Amino acid sequence: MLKEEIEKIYNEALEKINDIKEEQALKDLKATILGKKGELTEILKGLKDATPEERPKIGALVNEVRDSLEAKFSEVQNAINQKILEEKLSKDTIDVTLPSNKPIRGSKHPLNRVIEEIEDLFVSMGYDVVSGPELETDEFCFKRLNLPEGHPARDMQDSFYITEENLLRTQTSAVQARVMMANEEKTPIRVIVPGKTYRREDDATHSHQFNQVEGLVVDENISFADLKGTLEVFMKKMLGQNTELRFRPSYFPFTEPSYEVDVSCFKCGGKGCNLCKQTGWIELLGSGMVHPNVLKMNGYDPEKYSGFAFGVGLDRLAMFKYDITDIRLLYRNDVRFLKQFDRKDEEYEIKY
Ligand code: 2U9
Repeated sequence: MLKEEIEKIYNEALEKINDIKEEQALKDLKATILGKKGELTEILKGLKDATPEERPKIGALVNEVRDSLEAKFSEVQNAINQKILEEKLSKDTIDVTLPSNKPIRGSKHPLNRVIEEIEDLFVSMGYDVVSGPELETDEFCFKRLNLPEGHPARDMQDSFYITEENLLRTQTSAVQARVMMANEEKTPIRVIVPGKTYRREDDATHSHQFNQVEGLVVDENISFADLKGTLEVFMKKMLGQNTELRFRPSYFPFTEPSYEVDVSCFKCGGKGCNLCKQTGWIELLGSGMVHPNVLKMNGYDPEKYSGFAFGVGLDRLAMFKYDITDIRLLYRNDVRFLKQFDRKDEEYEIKY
């Protein structure tokens, strides 16, 4: 009896399913048969009246029918979905000639422009660009650069110490010391190291964090002429081909002899103006021949090798190059300021 009823439900359902074209009708049909109060569910409720022998057979038949119907329902559902998609695709068209939303373009920060220009120049001359940790050890930041404990020059740079042994680097020189130490074969070194440095300073023209680039060349027969020629190429590229250099004797613990390097004023061409304070010169770099102690401490025999090194503050260089009068503008990230640099680099080339 029940068996026939189940078969009837099944056959009728199959007949109806095949005529269905709409999603809602399919759902309704599914509910009338397989839903909580559906025909097949009702049969299961009537199972208690069946004989114990009949019960498992009927149960199995109901499950079989349910599985088969469910498969059929999803088959029809898939066919309906496919039809909906096809209709949508045939109706929707895209006008590829419509203008797109223009993304807002960022502009390169003047400091990054300067760094990239320097990197390109030195890479073209065979240098490697190297970086290292901003948190340094006393050993690499000072000791290996000829600044032993108690050296008076350590006071020249008030540092941010984190622990007794660790500090935020006051210059990138520690990286060059690491390069020298790591070079076990003592092959020639030609590196520039751009990076952030930190000092305990906070007046209007100094920031506690600033950017610099240092260079180091170590090989046999490196002379002052190499240093002079390199810095001339460097400054002429950055500030214009007419730039002249002036080397003034100075003191750094890691170089001997040491020089501060002035460039001819690119605003007045050396005649004297407010930028160069009527002197015609602007102090821009520090440099010198690598101190024999530094060569020795970092594994190079000073009898065989010599080298030169230099350092330049990038903030100052960027300010001169792009005529920026307030250092704080470099660190505010005001888009109105940054937008002004959204031009081709050639437009900044200084000519006089
Ligand atoms: C090693 C050997 C020598 C790096 C040098 C300077 C001169 C220098 C300053 C310029 C402006 C830093 O940003 S600034 O304040 N730098 O004057 N730096 S020579 O000499 C080295 C470094 C590493 C192993």
